[in-house]
Amino acid sequence: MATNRTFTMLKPDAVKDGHIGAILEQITASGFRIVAMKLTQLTTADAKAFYAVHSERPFYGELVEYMTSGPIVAAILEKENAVEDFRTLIGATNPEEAAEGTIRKKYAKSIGENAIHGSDSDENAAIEGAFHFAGREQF
Ligand code: IDP
Ligand code: MG
Repeated sequence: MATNRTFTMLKPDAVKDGHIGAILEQITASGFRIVAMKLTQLTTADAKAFYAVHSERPFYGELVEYMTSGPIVAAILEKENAVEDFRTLIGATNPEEAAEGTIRKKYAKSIGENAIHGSDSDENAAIEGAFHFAGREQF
């Protein structure tokens, strides 16, 4: 099922460094509408569940620790071709490989502390959005 929504998190490093406003400005200026949004903090159980697909990877423990280290901004975004266009906007996982002008190129510190999450498929966008937001919190 193709949808026009994606899910994002501004990760703990981006929030701690004061980049919420600048990143949200770039997202909305790129044509995404905010459907749902909140400042929240993941518990260890939340982060483990959210990133369960990576549980066998060597960086899983580090990822869970990092993602629970401080508040994040979680949001659902809407735009035509949302998932693919948002992945283009945020850039490659490793900021050293991210294109000029992308959010990760501008704000990520490393492949681990990389400022922002973007869903990788319509299916995961729906799962991840529902993980954070009830239907009545989506506009
Ligand atoms: P993505 O966020 O670009 O989709 P994934 O491969 O799904 O990248 O990895 C999820 C998250 O795990 C990354 O955004 C990053 O925070 C972290 N991560 C990925 N690869 C590494 C690594 O090699 N070392 C440390 N952390 C990593
Ligand atoms: Mg991913």
